[in-house]
Amino acid sequence: MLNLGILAHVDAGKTSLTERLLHAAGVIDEVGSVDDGNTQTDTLALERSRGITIKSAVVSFAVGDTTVNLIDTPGHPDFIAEVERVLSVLDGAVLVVSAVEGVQAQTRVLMRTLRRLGIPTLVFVNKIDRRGARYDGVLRELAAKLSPSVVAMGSVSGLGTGAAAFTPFDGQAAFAEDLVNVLAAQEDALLAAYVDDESSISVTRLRAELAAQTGRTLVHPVFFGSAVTGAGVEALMAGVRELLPPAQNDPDGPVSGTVFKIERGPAGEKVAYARIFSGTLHTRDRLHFDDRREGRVTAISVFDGGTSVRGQEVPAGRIARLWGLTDVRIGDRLTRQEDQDTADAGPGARRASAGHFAPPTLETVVSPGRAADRAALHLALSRLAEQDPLIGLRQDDLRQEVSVSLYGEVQKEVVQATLLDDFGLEVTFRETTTICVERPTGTATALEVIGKDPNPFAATVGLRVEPGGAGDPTGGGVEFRLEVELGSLPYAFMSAIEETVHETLHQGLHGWEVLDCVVTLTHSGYSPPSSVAADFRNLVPLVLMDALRRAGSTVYAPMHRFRLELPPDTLGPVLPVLARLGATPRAQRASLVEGLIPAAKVHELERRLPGLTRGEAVLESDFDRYEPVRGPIPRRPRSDHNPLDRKEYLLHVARRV
Ligand SMILES: Nc1nc2c(ncn2[C@@H]2O[C@H](COP(=O)(O)OP(=O)(O)OP(=O)(O)O)[C@@H](O)[C@H]2O)c(=O)[nH]1
Ligand SMILES: [Mg+2]
Repeated sequence: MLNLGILAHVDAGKTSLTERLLHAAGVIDEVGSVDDGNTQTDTLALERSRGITIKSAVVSFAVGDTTVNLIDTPGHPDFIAEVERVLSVLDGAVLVVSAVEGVQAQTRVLMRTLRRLGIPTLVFVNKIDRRGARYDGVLRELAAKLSPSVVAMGSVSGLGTGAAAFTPFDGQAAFAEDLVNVLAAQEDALLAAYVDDESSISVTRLRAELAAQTGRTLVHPVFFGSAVTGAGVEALMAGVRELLPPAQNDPDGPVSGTVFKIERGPAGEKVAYARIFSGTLHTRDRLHFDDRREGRVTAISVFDGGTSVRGQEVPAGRIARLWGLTDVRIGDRLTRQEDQDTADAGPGARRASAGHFAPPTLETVVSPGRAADRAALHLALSRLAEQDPLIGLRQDDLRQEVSVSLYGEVQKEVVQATLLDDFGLEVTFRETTTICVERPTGTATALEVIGKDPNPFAATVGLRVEPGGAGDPTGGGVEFRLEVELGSLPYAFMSAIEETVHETLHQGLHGWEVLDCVVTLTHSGYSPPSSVAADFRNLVPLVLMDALRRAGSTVYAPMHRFRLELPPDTLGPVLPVLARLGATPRAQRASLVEGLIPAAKVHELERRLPGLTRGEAVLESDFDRYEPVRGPIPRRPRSDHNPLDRKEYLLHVARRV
């Protein structure tokens, strides 16, 4: 069993390659095409009409006695969240690069993440049939930009023509020497033996060592080919079988799995895609999810040769579709009641825990075309958020508006089209704005004592707010600490305080989420029997915002790193535009500008470049970091009734009492 992801930048040919692999494995008789909209994995109407992948999709085939679950992922950076969720369930990956376009910004982001997570990865250089396809140049780029430990697995003839072919190296002396050079960098014994006597190292030994080092992500074998003509696809298949380590999961252990995708069936029923890491899951099993939610599995299906097959059980190592888990969410870990204490976290659980890519940095207000559709819109967006939690619905009760977070304009168009096609809702978007974050500027405290005017609640709360140690808002969340004794408050009050601290900091002084922040409970008190948890829930926001106001809050805006290639004679007109958009070029040659640009301005730069450069500019950009905002502070309107102004709030409370 091998769960294999296909990853790449947009249009590299992932879906076409998936189709080819299915064909080579005998699962399909005819190779579908993205351009004709009839592939196995681009099944959504929107994917077929646009010719891009939006959702990840699973198909299955066999090579030798290994069953491979292949997960085709979207390459457009707007859909990076789909890739994110898939990473937690992979045993290996094929990273596709185009032989013409070479290594892109997105390719680098993906490889960095695959290596960090220790996911064994083969590289497939696709499109060798296209005019402008390169071999040596791409290999050099791979070594320079992705990883120095790449090793070509064969040679190419007829490059750039429909007859382009890939011939695997077999036992050739030059290949053996290349292999030794790459492999010996990690394994001294190998080099010593080789220096001793070249002929003492058999090709078999080298290939075994190559598989071992690939499995430990020390080395990345590189194949070349074409998903359109099928060149190199057999060799890639052989490489997958020989070089990627299959799942090592124990079907007799305690049940543990991770949910990475959710969709709705034809009757609106929820279907969860889960990778099982340990144990064997059966229908009618009662499962626990995170946050004490639970549910019972009513039906199971697994992927098998192009279709999915109903069954009564699914063993460790496989991916299954599960019915009946109404409350399950993406990212949940599944365990069985009886296994609760013994189920180990497993690799999936570890990988699933944190975000590997940058969070969405844009948001927009969505409004229904007709006022009467407001409730229907909210329901539809909740459905979309269930499949894509990073959409991050934000309901603004005061203004009766709902906003979603986004990665970019393409995702926005897809949300709009999905609302129309699947839910019959016509919507408009307000202008896209960037999502900023806040971080305390200094340290300050605030205190409200029970029975002391103007505190109307039966609770004492003192809090200190200070910046976290990460020094930058991406580095840390909100940490809650105690300076009072743990036993000094009933547990329910203590947890009410902690929960409310986290809730309150979703919106800081300027309305943005507060990150990299430490909140310490310095005072606490209650008066039995009149104090209830609600007293603490009401008082904490008041004290916390008071402390935050005294500490001050710095607003940070997301910045992209960009790399702009352009004809040298167009640099003159482009530079002032960059300056106007707030970009700060760091490195510059006549035909290359690199630097930072506010995420908010990337779209505008993309729009203006073709006119300024005769359409010859190539812009790469991806999220780099948050930086303190210079100039006017962007505010996000607060979406709740939380007290910002203490006096006004207390008057409000007094009036209510
Ligand atoms: N000439 C040539 N064209 C290819 C090859 N592979 C893919 N294409 C074309 O490239 C375009 C994109 O192919 P896809 O398979 O959709 O690429 P993808 O990586 O799945 O794209 P996204 O999922 O949207 O990121 C299509 O027009 C394909 O026909 C190839 O090997 N040679
Ligand atoms: Mg695709």
